[in-house]
Amino acid sequence: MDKEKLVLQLFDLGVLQFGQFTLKSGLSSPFYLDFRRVVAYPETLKHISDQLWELIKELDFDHLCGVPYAALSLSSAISMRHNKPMIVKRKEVKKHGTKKMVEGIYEEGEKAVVIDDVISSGISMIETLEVIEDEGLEVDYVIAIVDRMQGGVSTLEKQGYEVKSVYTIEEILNILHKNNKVDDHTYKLTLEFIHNNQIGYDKLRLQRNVVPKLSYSTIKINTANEITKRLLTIIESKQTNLCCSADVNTKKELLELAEQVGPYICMLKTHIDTVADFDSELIVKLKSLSQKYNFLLFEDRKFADIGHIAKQQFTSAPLNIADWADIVTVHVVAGSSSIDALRSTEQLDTTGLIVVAQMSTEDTLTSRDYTKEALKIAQKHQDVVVGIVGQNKRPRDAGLMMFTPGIKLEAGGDAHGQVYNTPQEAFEMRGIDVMIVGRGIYQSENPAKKSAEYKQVGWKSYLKRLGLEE
Ligand code: S5P
Repeated sequence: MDKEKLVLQLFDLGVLQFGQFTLKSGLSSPFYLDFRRVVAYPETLKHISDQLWELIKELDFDHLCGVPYAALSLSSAISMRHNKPMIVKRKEVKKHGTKKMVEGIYEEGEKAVVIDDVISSGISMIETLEVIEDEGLEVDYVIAIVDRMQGGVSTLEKQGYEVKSVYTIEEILNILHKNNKVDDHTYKLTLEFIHNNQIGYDKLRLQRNVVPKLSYSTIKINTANEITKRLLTIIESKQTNLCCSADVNTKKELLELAEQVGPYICMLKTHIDTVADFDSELIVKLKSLSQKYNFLLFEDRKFADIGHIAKQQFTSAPLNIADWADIVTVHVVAGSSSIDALRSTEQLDTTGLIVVAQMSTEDTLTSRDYTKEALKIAQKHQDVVVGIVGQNKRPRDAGLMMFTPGIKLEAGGDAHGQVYNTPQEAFEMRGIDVMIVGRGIYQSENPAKKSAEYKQVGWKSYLKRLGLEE
């Protein structure tokens, strides 16, 4: 059956309804899609599952998973017709037996395609994705019969999933309008409703509380890395999760800034190759300030070359990074061999690594897969890796810390693609451990005062995430 005929059939069966309906969110909607009715019409179920199969038949996956309840019949139908194993995500936790949240037979690392009937805000889909990814399954594709065009698809895409739907609501409306099933008024009203009721990513995140509530002391217990422990001790004793990114270009400016922000930070981050008059005296002075104010020196060198070169960049004069940096960043675009190479310098007992897993720019190439692989590398090398630089929700791994740049008291961006989020959003919604702030501090009139302000906001947001402060 073709897509147009199927829409007309769904309309006749009362699956697509127009009128006035109150949605789960409390919103009053001029249309309602009730795919649960389809279980009463096996032939229609078959036609829908054929359309869904067209979307996924070429994809690489091991399991089908329907979001309960409406999509369970759909995933069952596809599973039987195309001999694809199915898994089922429970809606409620079992009181007895295994307490498993996902039923079926699967191995960690296998791929699942998740199917829902309708995507509106994306929230029920995300809830399902979180549960099945926690089981170690990987999800790249998300499938639906209808995209209600209210923001859910872009929310899911922002999280790195590829979303495919048989219809958008607009396509359905066009078919029904063309076939005189809905009048001009309903047609316009429905389009207007969609347009005016967008449920954005940020609004959605604010409604959810899925961030791992990891405290600094929990991370300290879970890490075997001595540099991570040192950093956590500083964070806890100074009550600051602020890293100042000191991106200034002369020795004088850098030392002045370090002196001003020193009392309020846990780390001072440098791009030492951008300091025009760099010399070894600068390092002596920075070291002394780091002792005076108790912060770590973090050289954001982002090694990215083949191991043989990264090793030289780490140890060679004139910068001699390995001799003074407590922490350095490394890209793993060249693979985990970059870490092996840095390890072979035998300098990593005094310099910890932070893996850049994801970047903050709007056009970053660090895809979801890249970030996942980078995290795996960081996990594998936890003895020398302190954590990751990332933007998304904090990984649940308590042995690694998450460092997040692109933070300002006011969200926004710069002229070169940098994207800023607020400390509150980063700590409370994404569960990050340390915020990295550059221009928000050193371009302000009074960097000392500003860093004190960031320190206070950051600490408060951290406590709020733990439920220790309103
Ligand atoms: O994805 C990233 C990773 C890093 S480490 N995006 C970033 O902006 N950074 C660094 O954080 C960047 O090199 C700069 O030093 C700092 C952000 O500075 P700001 O002035 O935009 O706060």
